Amino acid sequence: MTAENRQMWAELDIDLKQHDTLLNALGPIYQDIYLSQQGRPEGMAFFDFVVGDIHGIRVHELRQHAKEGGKVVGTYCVFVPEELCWAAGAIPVGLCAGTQFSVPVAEEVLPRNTCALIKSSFGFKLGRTCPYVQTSHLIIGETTCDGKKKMFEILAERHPVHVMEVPHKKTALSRALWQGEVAGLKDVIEELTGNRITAANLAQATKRVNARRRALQRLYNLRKKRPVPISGKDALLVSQVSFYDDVDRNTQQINALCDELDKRVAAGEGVFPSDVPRILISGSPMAIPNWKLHHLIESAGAAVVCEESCIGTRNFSDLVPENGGGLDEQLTAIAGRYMKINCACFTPNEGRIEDIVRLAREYEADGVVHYNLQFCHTYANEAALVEKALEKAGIPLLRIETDYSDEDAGQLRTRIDAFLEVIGA
Ligand code: BJ8
Repeated sequence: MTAENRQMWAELDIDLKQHDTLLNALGPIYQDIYLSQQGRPEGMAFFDFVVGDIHGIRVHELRQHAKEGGKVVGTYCVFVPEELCWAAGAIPVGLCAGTQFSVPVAEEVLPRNTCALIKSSFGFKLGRTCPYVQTSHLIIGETTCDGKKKMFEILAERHPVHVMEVPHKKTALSRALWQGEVAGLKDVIEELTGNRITAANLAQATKRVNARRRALQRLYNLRKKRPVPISGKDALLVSQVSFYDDVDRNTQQINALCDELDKRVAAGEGVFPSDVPRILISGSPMAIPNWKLHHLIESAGAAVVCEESCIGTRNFSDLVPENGGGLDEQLTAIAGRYMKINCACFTPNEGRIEDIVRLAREYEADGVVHYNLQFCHTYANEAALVEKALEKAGIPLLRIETDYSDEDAGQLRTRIDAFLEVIGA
């Protein structure tokens, strides 16, 4: 921790004592979960560096941007159309929401039986331990689930918040509502930044964000190979970092990593033997530094080859059409692209069920682990439909409901071991 960083955190009104505890805990965890892996691609060095200085260099960049008059916009969901931020010269950042560390402080205000993602995100603001929240000028929330939307009301007492209404059906009426929400966000961002969003800067922003999506698609396509050239944990980290790194630098780093993985594939090299069980994880998102399930599965001798999740395929599978056109046309294209996301907040949500079966086949998964954050009722209930579809498709499923604590690690390990035995690997 450099003196310069400490000075910056103090200026951001960070609770330095608590923050030290957080960062001091993260180093050994990262060593244990990440740096101890064998045969990692050299291209992961950049991502190790980013995590090694997780609250340093990127926060400095954002602050610099703010000092020059730019704005920083915090988000918690892949429904927020980041193109609008980049187009207006603002920087969108996915905010920290993935650790038990910030949960107890949140429970002083929110009910304990609330999903860990909601508590963790709220706890970071309440406890003043996340410099990204402190740096952001505005947080864009959404109404994807009841817990989140109520949390945003309480968060709004402490931080500027704008909430987008995400409809829960994909009817023509719902699409019209969403289109209005996207147009409304354009106005909000313009007002925040003092910059106009034009057809030209929006087209440019769309290209930049699509380029990162293509890079992530490339990375995931490489995970279809056997042997798999990168661990699930490393691929997860790349996805997590993509939520707060600069979009162009991130695209370039992911592509550089993929160049290396291409060579591995050509040489038939992998991080695990060809015959290890291949697992698709589906369900709730995993915000940084939530590495719990991947670590348990890969420590048990399997490879996580794909995430049907907002930290995985839901974040990059669909591109915004780059047909140009006028501003209205582009806003319609953006609204349409985001409405394709198959979040469990939608009813019905057959698209997600179809995605899981299709992805399990494409990635040659031997089994699916359905990951459900405790108290997330949409995913928990939808799991029954996932189970039925996978049974029909003959794909084994393990349903896991957990939170961010390590209390159930032993029990989960036993269940994962038993599942791997059943799928015959
Ligand atoms: S588009 S999955 S990122 S809402 S917070 S719904 S886990 S109870 S995160 Fe999500 Fe957007 Fe959907 Fe994706 Fe459940 Fe928790 Fe709610 Fe959650």
